[in-house]
Amino acid sequence: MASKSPIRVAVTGAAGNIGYAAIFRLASGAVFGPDQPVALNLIEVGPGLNALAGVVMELQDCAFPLLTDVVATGDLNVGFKDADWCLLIGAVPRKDGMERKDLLGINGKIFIGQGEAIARSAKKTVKVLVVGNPCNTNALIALRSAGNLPSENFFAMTRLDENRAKSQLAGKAGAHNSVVKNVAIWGNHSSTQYPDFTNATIGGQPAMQVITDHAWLKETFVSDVQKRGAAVIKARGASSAASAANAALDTLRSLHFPTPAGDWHSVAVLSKGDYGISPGIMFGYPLRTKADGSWEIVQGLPLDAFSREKIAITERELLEERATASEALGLKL
Ligand code: NAX
Repeated sequence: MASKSPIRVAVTGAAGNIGYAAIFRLASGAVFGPDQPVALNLIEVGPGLNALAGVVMELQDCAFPLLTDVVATGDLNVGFKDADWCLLIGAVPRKDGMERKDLLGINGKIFIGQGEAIARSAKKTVKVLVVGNPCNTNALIALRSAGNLPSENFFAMTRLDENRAKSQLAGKAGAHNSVVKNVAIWGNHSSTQYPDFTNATIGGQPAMQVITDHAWLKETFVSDVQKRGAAVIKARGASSAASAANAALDTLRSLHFPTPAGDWHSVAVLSKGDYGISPGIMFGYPLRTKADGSWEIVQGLPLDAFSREKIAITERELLEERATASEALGLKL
């Protein structure tokens, strides 16, 4: 057993599709490294609790050398106790006939309770990544419910969109996705997100020089990335799970370790007005993680008229979501 003290990760929706695809990799050391012990607090509700008992048995059956402790619970105070990281995956999916406002109201209540419980039970330095949709606004609700916990420790996931965008650019350029860098996802994790090809690079060259079909970039690429989740559902009959889990783990890793020189990673954080975005919404930005574990938004990226127009659309949607959630919950978010 390694000598470092364990990183305790609380995961909601742990027996769901994304949770199941995430926790074994967390326990294996794939996120925090081969010398970093991990403890897992697995949180479920209702029938998910029965399934969770089986998931715990499977974790035992892996005999992971780095896994020091597993807590399985339906009690948020127990589940978030002493957490260093909270991965909030569990949420109620939108069903047929459900209005967006209903969904924001139902999930909003969940994220109020979770934000409050995190403030009560987790470490004061806890970091929170929201995956459950609508993840940007759910993260805002959790943050607003979490008392004095620092707002810079709350995040919503846009990394799946970044990974999808990289893969699409690589495919078009005939390059490997490992050489596609500097892909920013601006705004909401929704079909209004803006996957920014104008600042992206492929093999160190501007993507717009490598891919000369600019009509493809502006129309097909942007739209395909925005609608990729729906395309996966259509093909698989279920929403993205393994790729979503992978992106959640990529996000944790990118926020834990310093970002390599010259690159960045995409995640939504509380806007304080950078790039002229309205303050007080969880907005997807390109970030760099510093050596001390803090982060900064990458500054000074040029945004042309096309990019600004797209960013304004996704900003507008997030402002509307915030207003709708505030109304549904009777809160001023
Ligand atoms: P599943 O329905 O497979 O699993 C969700 C699990 O959460 C269930 O086991 C359920 O019992 C549990 N749960 C529900 N409410 C809970 C609560 N209050 N506390 C603890 N557990 C709770 O869904 P899955 O495919 O895992 O997706 C989970 C969420 O991720 C959904 O909201 C989905 O929309 C969202 N996604 C977000 C993505 C992103 O990029 N941000 C991409 C993938 C995914 O669509």
